Amino acid sequence: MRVITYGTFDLFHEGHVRLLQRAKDLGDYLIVAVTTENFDDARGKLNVQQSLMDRIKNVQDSGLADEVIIEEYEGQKVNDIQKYGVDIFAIGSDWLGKFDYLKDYCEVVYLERTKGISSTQLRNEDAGILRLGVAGTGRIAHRFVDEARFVSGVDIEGAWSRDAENVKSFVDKHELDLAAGSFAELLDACDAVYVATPHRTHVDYALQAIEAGKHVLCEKPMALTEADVVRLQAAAEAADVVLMEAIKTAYSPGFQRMVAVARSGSIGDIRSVDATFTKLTTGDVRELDPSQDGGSLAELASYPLLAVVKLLGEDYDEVRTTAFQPAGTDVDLYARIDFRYPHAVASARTGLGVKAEGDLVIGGTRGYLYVPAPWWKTEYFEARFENQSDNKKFYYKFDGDGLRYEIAEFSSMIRRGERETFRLRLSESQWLARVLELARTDAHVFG
Ligand code: C2G
Repeated sequence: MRVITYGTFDLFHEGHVRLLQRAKDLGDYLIVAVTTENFDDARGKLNVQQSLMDRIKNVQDSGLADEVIIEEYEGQKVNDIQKYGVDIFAIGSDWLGKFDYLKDYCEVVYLERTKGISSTQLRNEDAGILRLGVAGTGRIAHRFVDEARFVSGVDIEGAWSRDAENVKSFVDKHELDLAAGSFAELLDACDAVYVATPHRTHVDYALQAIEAGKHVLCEKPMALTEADVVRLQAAAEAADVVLMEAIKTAYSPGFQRMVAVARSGSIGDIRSVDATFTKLTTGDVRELDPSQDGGSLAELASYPLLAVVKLLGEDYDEVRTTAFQPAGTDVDLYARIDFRYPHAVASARTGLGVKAEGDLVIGGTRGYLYVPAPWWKTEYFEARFENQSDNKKFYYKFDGDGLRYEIAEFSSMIRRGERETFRLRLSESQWLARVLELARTDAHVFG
């Protein structure tokens, strides 16, 4: 029986060894295909640390592979299985169901992935793997774990939330090692933590983690007041850990390039920025619950404000917020934050109860950039001019739902010993909190 398996095999670890052993045990000849840099890039795998040569050597040195080949293009598995006369395709259970299409060609076996690969013991041999804990088990936390699988060198150790049942089902679903009984227990098992709890609890958990010497990736808005952001940043500096705000757009390649194109004079001087993000939301949900800091501003303003600060900077002269808040409620369903800068104007709009076109338009003295919805997952934009033949289209890759970019940046910062990234500066996080706080407390309300 001939068995084949595929992988990146970066920072070769116990999970890889166990996978190869069990794959080999399924037959008597094991072929291992190692992905090329290009293929990993194409399939959206980030932060692969070792070269293809080193990764092939990892596999060869394990002594488990009878033959090593490379995987370099989409669709290759179908060809390989036929070309090498393969009987069994084996892969870890994090891919459960994803390779069922190969059942037309051979048997497909999903082997249980190894939990908690970066145990203390392993870390001594290989300090390359970042042990990450997840606090909060809501929708975003689920997406986070799925996306983290595409970031090499990161292992999600476990999860915690106030509801033990939720923790258990979360941990089971994602095959994690630890269903923590307390936040402190989660911290103990990790090098870093992702805080995805309700908005107003971010500060306490982030602070607790920082004080325990853990790096923190905190969901947006990191805090609802500027003072809290300043406090968290000071604590992170004192503890010498990374504190990063999880606004996925800031770290995505397309958005960064768009900002760079806008700021490099291609459309002349920027005179206006209009950014909108609406998400129609109904029902008895946190987003609409004033006691949980619901409302379109707290929920969504981080994105359009990010565009404003990245394109026009922090030094506005005036800001004024107008919000639609139905009489008798305490929740803004639509809001616009209008800025006057010395040489430009901007408007950041958010809606949970009002729908509008979610685009981003940057007006310049020579032309404008048009970034269609969903601009916050920047994949494509156009530079448009009076003379249409000068128009230019820009395309970028945006893999998955983009959380992998913030995870990759967070992990790289920790590895490189950096405490700030130009993609979202500490002062910009403060600015975001300052404007959000002002907008929420000082809006002109209509209902
Ligand atoms: N694996 C595991 N336990 C872990 C980590 C990884 O069993 N804790 C398994 C994976 O499920 C996979 C193999 O080890 O079967 C290689 O993992 P990676 O190097 O992360 O490669 P991957 O991204 O899973 O590539 O075409 C490539 C394949 O789709 C899989």
